[in-house]
Amino acid sequence: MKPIHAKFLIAAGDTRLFPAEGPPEFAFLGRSNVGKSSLINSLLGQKLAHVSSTPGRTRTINFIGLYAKPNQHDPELMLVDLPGYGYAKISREISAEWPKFIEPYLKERQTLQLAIVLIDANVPPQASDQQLIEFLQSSGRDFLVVGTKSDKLSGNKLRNALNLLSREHGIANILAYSAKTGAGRDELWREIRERAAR
Ligand SMILES: Nc1nc2c(ncn2[C@@H]2O[C@H](COP(=O)(O)OP(=O)(O)OP(=O)(O)O)[C@@H](O)[C@H]2O)c(=O)[nH]1
Ligand SMILES: [Mg+2]
Repeated sequence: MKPIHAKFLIAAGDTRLFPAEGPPEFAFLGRSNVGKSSLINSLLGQKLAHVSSTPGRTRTINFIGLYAKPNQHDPELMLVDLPGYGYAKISREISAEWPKFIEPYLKERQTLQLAIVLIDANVPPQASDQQLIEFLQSSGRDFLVVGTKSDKLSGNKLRNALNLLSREHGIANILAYSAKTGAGRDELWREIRERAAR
């Protein structure tokens, strides 16, 4: 699917605002500040998702439609930017919102094809990430783990960090990604396209 035309569809703070289920969806999850919005922008090559140095910037579920042609009515697939979790200052507010629309989205959305779990490659294993992984496993959701901000670590250090994270979280593979350099972009697109075609 190239070239891609991307359009910001809606910032939904309520299940009633979710767009109708249609194309396959790819949701981006992870702790606040891990780089979800930056990764989406880097995938698209344009700034559609809001990036901020203040954790907790994204407070709604944001749907971005992707189109093969500019005037196409229905998107071919959707990228979904979710609020972050796990940051002390805001975690209470976010955990209050979690059952209202984030959990229903992850549990009930039929067209959710893949949950992409972002983990900062520079941060030691976190209990909140483990909780999310267990939640996805128990809901039977297909998920993929991505290690973000890989540009901050070089060679061996990056490998060791990713090995530790995959061991601690009990997952086979973590895809290294940098929104700054574009490392991992082609691999992640391949994973998305492959599942979108299923
Ligand atoms: N060095 C580096 N910095 C990054 C990268 N990706 C994101 N950042 C920085 O990390 C900060 C948070 O990025 P966001 O994309 O807003 O993170 P988020 O996960 O969407 O955050 P919330 O919406 O608050 O949950 C920003 O200051 C980004 O510039 C990366 O690949 N490399
Ligand atoms: Mg964000």
